Amino acid sequence: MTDYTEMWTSLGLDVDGHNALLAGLGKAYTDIFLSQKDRPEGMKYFDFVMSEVHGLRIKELVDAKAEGRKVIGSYCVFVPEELVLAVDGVAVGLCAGAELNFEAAETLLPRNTCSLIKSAFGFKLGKLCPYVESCDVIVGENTCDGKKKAYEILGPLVKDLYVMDLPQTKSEMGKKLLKEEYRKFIAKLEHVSGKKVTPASLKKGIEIVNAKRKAVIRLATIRAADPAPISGLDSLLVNQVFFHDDPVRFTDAVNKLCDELEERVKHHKGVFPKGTTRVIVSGCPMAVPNWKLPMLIESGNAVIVGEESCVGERGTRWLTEVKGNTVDAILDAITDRYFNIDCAVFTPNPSRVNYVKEMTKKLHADGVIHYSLQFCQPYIMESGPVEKELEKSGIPTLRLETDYSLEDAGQLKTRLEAFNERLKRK
Ligand code: BJ8
Repeated sequence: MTDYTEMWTSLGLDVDGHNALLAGLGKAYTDIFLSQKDRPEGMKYFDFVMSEVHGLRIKELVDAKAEGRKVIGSYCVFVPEELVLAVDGVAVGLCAGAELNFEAAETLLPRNTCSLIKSAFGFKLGKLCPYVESCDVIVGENTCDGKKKAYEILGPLVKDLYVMDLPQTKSEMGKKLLKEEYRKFIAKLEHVSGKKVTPASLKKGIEIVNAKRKAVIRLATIRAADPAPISGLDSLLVNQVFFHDDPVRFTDAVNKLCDELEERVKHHKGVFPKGTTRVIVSGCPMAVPNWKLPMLIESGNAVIVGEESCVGERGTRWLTEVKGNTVDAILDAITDRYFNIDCAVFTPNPSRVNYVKEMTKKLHADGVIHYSLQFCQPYIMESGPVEKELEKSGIPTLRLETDYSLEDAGQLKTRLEAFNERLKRK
């Protein structure tokens, strides 16, 4: 194994704390992922990526920076990767999926802040995320109130925090605001990179990101088969790696995995027996290494066949359609694409529940598990009406609220078992 201590030290990480984090992560990964039966061969690539997620991938970022490329980090799928690629930058998702250093985070944030935000602070304050430390710019976004206010506190702690405003309604004014914000973001990217965004560079960025999206959409479609050719845990992992890996290499690996899964489907080969209870998980995003709920669901004789989440279909299901040959026209197409995202920060937000219904049908799911992080107002508030609408349509729904700790694992398990029984009786 390569020793990256020098690189981590030069990035300013707390090397001892970081080693402890990697040891914990390695153990969790072995227990949760490597213990699964009949995993597709193609998952070996993702096992490798995960084993090097703070090693080789960070070295690639450091090398990219040495070549003059800029690393742009973000916490939200509203930050267009196409624009970062158009200035030859590298886009990375930032660590926010582990219960780490929350005591330090709670010295700056109220206790009743969601785990995702606390985690981002825990990583930063503990100097434990090499992605954050590699970033030339971190992009924040005015989505939920928690993030909006947290960025005010994060700003002085990082090198360059750039906050993008976002609309809260799907109106014409909202779309105009989004386009204007993307225009300002282009100016920021041009300023930090010293490179000009052109129609050609934008088209190239769109092509790369669309190919990546098409690959994960292909994966999502294959999961309609019964028996399920891949576990929900492994599919989630692919969607998590989406935010960290080199986009072209990632696309290739997902397509190879899909080739293998299509063969499995042809031969009726699955990771769970045919007829296993099938569920969709809908709600808050699950950032690496937030694997708690999928692990509990799949260890309880149910298989997850889709994620209605920003780390899942909400983040990837729309492509950017290139129309026009000017930066302004292409920016319209990019805005159109991102304006579809039905995050719960929008009011009203009917397309989200409609899509959950559509997913349930096309993936032949028996029920939906609505997942909210504790203290996440947008998703918790939306979960009631979503449950009501789904149940009205004959889709059994279980609403769960949890955090990153394992303290409630027993309680969750009991509720999942009861839900599974209900689905079996359906
Ligand atoms: S587009 S879902 S990635 S904002 S869990 S921090 S909402 S209190 S993550 Fe999100 Fe963009 Fe929306 Fe998607 Fe706030 Fe809730 Fe915490 Fe959340």
